[in-house]
Amino acid sequence: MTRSQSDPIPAAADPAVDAKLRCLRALEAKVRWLSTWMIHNANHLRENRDGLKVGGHQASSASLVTLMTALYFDVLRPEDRVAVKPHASPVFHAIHYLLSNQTRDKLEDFRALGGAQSYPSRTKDGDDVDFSTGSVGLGVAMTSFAALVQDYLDLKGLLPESLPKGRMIALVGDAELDEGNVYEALLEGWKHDLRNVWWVIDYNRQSLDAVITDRLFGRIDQLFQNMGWRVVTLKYGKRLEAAFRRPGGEALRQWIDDCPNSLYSALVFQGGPAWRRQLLADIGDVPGIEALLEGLDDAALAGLMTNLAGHDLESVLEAFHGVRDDRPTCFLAYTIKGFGLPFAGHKDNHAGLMNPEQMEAFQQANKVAPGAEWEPFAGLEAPAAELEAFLAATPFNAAGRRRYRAPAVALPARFPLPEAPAMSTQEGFGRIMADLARDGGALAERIVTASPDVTVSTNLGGWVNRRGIFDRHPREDVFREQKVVSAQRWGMSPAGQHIELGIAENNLFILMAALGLSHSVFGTRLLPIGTLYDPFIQRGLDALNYACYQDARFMIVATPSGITLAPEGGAHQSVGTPLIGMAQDGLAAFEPAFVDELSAIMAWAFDYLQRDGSGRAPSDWLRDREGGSVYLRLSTRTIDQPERRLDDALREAVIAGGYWLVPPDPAAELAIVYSGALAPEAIEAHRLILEDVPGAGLLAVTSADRLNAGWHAAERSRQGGEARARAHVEDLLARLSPETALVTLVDGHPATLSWLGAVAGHRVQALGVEHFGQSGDVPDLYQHYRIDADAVLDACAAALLGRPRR
Ligand SMILES: Cc1ncc(C[n+]2csc(CCOP(=O)(O)OP(=O)(O)O)c2C)c(N)n1
Ligand SMILES: [Mg+2]
Repeated sequence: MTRSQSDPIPAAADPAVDAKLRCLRALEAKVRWLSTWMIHNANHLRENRDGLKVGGHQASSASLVTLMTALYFDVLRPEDRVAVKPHASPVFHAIHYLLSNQTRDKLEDFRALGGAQSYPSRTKDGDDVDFSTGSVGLGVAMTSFAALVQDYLDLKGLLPESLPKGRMIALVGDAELDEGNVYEALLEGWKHDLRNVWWVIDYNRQSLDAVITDRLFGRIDQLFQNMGWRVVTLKYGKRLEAAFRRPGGEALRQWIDDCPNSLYSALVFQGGPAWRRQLLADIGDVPGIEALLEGLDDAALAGLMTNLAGHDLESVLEAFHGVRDDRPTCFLAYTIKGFGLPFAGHKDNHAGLMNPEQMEAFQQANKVAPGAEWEPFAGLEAPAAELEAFLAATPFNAAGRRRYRAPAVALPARFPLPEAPAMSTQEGFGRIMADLARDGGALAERIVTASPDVTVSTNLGGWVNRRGIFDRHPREDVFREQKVVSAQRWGMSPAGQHIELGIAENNLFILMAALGLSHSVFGTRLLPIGTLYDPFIQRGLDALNYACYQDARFMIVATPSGITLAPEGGAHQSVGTPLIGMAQDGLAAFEPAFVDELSAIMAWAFDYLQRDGSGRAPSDWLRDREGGSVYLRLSTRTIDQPERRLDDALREAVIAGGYWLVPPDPAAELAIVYSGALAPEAIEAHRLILEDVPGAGLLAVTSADRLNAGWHAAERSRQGGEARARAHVEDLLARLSPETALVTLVDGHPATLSWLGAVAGHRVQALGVEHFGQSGDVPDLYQHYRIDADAVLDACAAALLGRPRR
């Protein structure tokens, strides 16, 4: 075991240490019992109404029991934050039950509606989950980015005084290390000189399907060391270490070291007699081995051979307490999947559940009387009063719930509104950000931007020039020092407000998750803005979903988008992202055409990001009271800007998702509906069609997402008996007669707008992009994909032809 710091552990004879170990051992047994029982109860004792397996992971949970017992009941402090391996959720809930932060009914309802969640969830669980987990690998990376956010706040003096810096800890399944995003985070962390991160690897050498490749540990070691991490290996427990000191002990150690993972796992499962057979056959002739084996009965031998450090409380405590500095540390903890349970080590145990007979035996072994299954101290070696006192004094629990609220950041009375006869939304965004940077104020202080190597090409350059790049260490802009002319200033310092990332969209979104939870985790509100090219949202989609799932608050600015980026096209064209914007929970998506719309949306968004359910807006699927995150799909296409001033009503309509750019006559036969960068084509087609179809309307959709969500919400309300419920989109379309045809147009999948026909039963011709991948200029591509003005006219003609006979 490598430990860079030797922290002398008090002699075991110390009565205080003895008492602590006695309590911890008892709690360890109880956590193992409760987590196992919780799953058993859900699967075997609760009514099953649908015949589906409830599931839960008894083996994966057992693997982490010792490590989590040590952490939560002794090592952790309130300021520490943990991402728990998703399928160890029962262990987490059992621990919080013992700490009185979780109720028995939630445990009884594990995996049922309203009960303890399958995987720890910040938003759905009540027991103070620090970081949600579920999609393996993401929680791991989350701890790194949370540490970066902690540094960001600390170096700016923004951490509340009452809050010391904590350790951001991931409890990592060894198979999680197969997820590429873990390495993306590791590399990015190294660049940012990460501090205060612990990754505790539950090295049970099993994944879901199989036993893991031998010698992986060597690679893990090197990998982490290359990234500047300390690696603490917890391999053998105290009893094995003692056996190694006996005659023949070295051979025993060598034998275990050389034992393939699969054989070791199989022997763990088979138990004492199998260990004896194998050891006698392999090293029985080594002096001392026979005597060692003879002195142990089968149970004791199995106990010795499975005494890995990850299940040895003393070893675990020694390792955790041994680290006293802020260097990132990887604990490689050898464990056994299903430790202490009948299927320990079996390669198929991932989804395995103990059957009722096994459970009965386990209950007896735990001395839990029937009916006392949920009793916190039933069957334990230590007296209840002692355990109660121990739990009450647990350092981790000293501060109670650690969900913070941060006051809202005040927004400027006048929000930037760039003006020019023609502009793209991307340019407008850059100018708004540059104006905010220049004007300063509370909002500008709390904005943090980040981009995966597309800062300049998404027009954040103006903001960055004024606000600088964040780095723990001041670094000069060498090009500037050398007087090389450049429009970009890349000075880095702790004061900088832009976090420059390498090209990894996963990292961008996980950073958004960490920054966007700053108010809740660190008590200081930040307003994160992440920029990237729209198509690459899909590269980081699971991480984006993860950020939304935790209710992190951030703004994603995705530009350029669609096929409108034209010559750069091909692989960079985004087609499905508007549908992502509509479908992603927790994310309000907008695709404005004009910069005044963009300005109104951004001004609103900074407020929306900060809402927490306490405001007066109605509570519905638009989350106007609860708030959420925001996605802006922008474009590099320069288009003529309307000469107008948005009044309050128009501004509200832009936020609600749409407005009539040209209102229809009540009897109009046709309306053209458009979103985003195709406004000029829609306007042009509309101008031409007016000759044939007087009174035709032109509807601007700024947010298909919010129009759609409002519609579904209104329908649900009406289904629930609220007859007066009305959605904005229904009001908009109420201006049309039922016979009016709609032609919809978007630089993205046509389904983004085609659903509008279902709102009031209008016929629809939907234009958009379904096949992609060509480069070309805008006229060629719009013609090729049939989203130019001519295509709109053709669609109008078809729509009129298809009108029903009166
Ligand atoms: C992204 C993702 N893919 C697949 C899964 C399904 N899954 C859940 S746990 C698991 C294997 C976990 O193995 P390991 O991390 O070693 O944990 P152990 O159960 O061995 O402790 C898989 C594939 C998931 N949760 N997330
Ligand atoms: Mg594993």
